[in-house]
Amino acid sequence: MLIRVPPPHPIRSSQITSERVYADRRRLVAQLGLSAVALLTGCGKSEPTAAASPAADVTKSGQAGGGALAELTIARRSEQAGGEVVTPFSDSSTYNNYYEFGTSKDEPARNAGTLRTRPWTVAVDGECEAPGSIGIEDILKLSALEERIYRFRCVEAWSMVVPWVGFALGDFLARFKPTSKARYVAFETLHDREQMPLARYAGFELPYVEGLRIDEAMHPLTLLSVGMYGRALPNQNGAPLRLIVPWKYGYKSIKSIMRVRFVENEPPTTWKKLEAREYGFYSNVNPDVSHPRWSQATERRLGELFKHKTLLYNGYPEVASLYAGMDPVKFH
Ligand SMILES: Nc1nc2c(c(=O)[nH]1)N[C@H]1C(S)=C(S)[C@@H](COP(=O)(O)O)O[C@H]1N2
Ligand SMILES: [Mo]
Repeated sequence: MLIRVPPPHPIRSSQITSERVYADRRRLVAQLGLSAVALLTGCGKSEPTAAASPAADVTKSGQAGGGALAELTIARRSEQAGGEVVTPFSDSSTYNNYYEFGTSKDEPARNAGTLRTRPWTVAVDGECEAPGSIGIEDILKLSALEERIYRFRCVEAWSMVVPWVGFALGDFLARFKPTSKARYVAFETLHDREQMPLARYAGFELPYVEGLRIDEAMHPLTLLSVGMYGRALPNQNGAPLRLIVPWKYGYKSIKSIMRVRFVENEPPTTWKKLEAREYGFYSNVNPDVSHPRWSQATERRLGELFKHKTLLYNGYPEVASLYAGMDPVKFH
């Protein structure tokens, strides 16, 4: 017999689903509004330029709160999305999941202006020989910045193609000299009630926590991202630094990281704690392993009308060897 223990948080997953349906409807309305503007101006192109406009106009400044986004110096560029069309910045910066700033898709872009990204320090500890803290300005100097165009796929079956800016997470982690006991890495998002007044409605325990097996963390595709579209990350996309793990569903790509820990055992992670059956630790994109409530076979690309077929490992088959011999259903 299966005994179901109610989750410790007040929001049931059924309510989260309806929240999402509601958010999608709002998204549709927003899309209709946006395309009307695009028709009037005859220009569908949008760039994350730092407009001098004092208004908190996200689509003009690219930033929640209307601030300017610093331009980044990029040493190398690589196209790793099979030549697929890059999603307009106006979509990827206004349709977000960042529950600390609201649970519907349009809220983070409106609310994340209260996040203070400077000064910003990341604490690194646990199973490593050289634990310590490092400021964001020093992180930006650790390694030459690369632009990598990746597919990004959310478990809710929407996706995008984004030119992220950053460097291999492994280059960051190696500095702290993980020991042989470091089998996993755990990450934590800032949790500050004052900067995140809506966080108590997130529906899960905070801070947001995520984790990777050490070999996943050291894989060259795993990116520590500080920017997108050539500029610093907008707050709503996880400023000042976040993970991008392109072969996994989006919830693994934790935002606004301020703590990293090397650990021996699989760390508890936010969505798995909420509903382990639905959101596994591995979370590898797989069109043949359905989520209990919806198929993962196809995806809707932000800004496009037609669906795309979802690809195994989101189109990054080079990671397959990490999971040799592991049942993708059991280790979902
Ligand atoms: N701290 C934090 N990180 C987070 C989330 C969140 O709610 N809080 N949402 C995750 C989910 S479900 C997705 S799909 C991606 C969305 O990233 P984007 O808004 O840049 O598209 O961020 C992930 N990282
Ligand atoms: Mo997601």
